[in-house]
Amino acid sequence: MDHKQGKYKVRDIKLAEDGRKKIEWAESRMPVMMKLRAQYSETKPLKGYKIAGCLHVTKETAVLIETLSAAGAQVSWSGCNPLSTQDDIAAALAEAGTEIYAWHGQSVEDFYWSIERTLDMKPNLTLDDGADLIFTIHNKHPELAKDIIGGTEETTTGVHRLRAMAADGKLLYPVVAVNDAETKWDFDNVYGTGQSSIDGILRATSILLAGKNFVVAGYGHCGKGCAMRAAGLGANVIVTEVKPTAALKATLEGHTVMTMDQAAKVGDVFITATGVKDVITKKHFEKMKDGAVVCNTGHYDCEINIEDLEAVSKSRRTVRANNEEFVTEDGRKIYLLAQGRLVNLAAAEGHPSEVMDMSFANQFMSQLRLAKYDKQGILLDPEVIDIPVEQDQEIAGIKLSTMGYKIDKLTKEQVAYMDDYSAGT
Ligand code: 3DD
Repeated sequence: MDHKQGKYKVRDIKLAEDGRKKIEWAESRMPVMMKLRAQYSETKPLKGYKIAGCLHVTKETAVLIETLSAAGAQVSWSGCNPLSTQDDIAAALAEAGTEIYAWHGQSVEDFYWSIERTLDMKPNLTLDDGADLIFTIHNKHPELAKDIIGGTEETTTGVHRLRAMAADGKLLYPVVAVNDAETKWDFDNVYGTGQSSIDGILRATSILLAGKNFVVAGYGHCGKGCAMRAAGLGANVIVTEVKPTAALKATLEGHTVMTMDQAAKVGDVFITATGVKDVITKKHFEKMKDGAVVCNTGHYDCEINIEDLEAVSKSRRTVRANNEEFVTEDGRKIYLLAQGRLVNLAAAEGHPSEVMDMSFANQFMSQLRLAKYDKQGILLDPEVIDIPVEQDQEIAGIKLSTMGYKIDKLTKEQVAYMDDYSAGT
């Protein structure tokens, strides 16, 4: 471990060169972020602001971090999952001067130690994915909140919890729900999760998906993406749900719908994407076929009950990277990927740069907006704030133009017609 007190703690600073090449790869596929970096690296609107970040350390996050720094911010960073940090990326960031505390395979103690280090600089902005940083401030350092202008939250589960906190009047500062931006939720969660989860499963198993019974628990944006991409590879997709409308959508997409009790008997691959705990438990493991593969793509590792899997097993061993074989008492082999943590980031590299480009443009523009309000002396209530709809269209418009697409524009007459309630058929 390479540790420079007050500057960084990463696994191996010598990995920096490899990491830098990957960051350059991401930069070439994140045109919206690079346009924003060029736009703000002169004026430096974030000068004087200190951002504590807690988000998966990937090549795409490195582009976000270095764009925030280019815009003038002082940044201190930790990963938001003990298994998702890419060590070469962390090394490249550290070598280039980013204050970062992150390495792959952290213990839970290391994980929270790293978050604590990012608070040493007493941030006035926070940037989260899963709200662990915000919760640490609220639960252990509430005195810091008075100097925090606001924060941003990247993921569905995090936003859900922060909305619950705000409803209870417990939120100490305003937080922007980046996840709920259309240019994040409808792209990152669907197309990003869909591709990167399959990527993680294939890197950890190299199994053929065609013809396999691929069980997706949860048909929200993430589950929909996983189902779509598994079907694209020829799998027979089975969806389990608790929400009738979501289950209905799955059937109309051509997927089979059943309960997890039924799916446990026939599934070859299981992926959870619900945001809820105990989706796959003992009674399901007891029914599973020999050779079943089980993984999760939700933010937290609570969806697969691993204690239950251990309880029905007589042995547990790692058979390949991110792939553990559990042999049950009656001799069946069940394979757990990435210790039940998010398989797309723990066993692969997370979503492709092209979709993270828009998610992180929302992060960057939301941080800018919070700093702008601060400069204008606008005090925001401690609530969860939605992204302005214009921001979505602006980001999508930039993305389209970087892809070489042009679209039509409504004429004045068409706009007038749409509002004209006297116009009949
Ligand atoms: N997430 C997925 N891929 C990622 C990547 N390449 N870099 C950073 C974070 C990444 C997590 C996001 O999907 C986040 O939006 C979430 O957790 O919802």
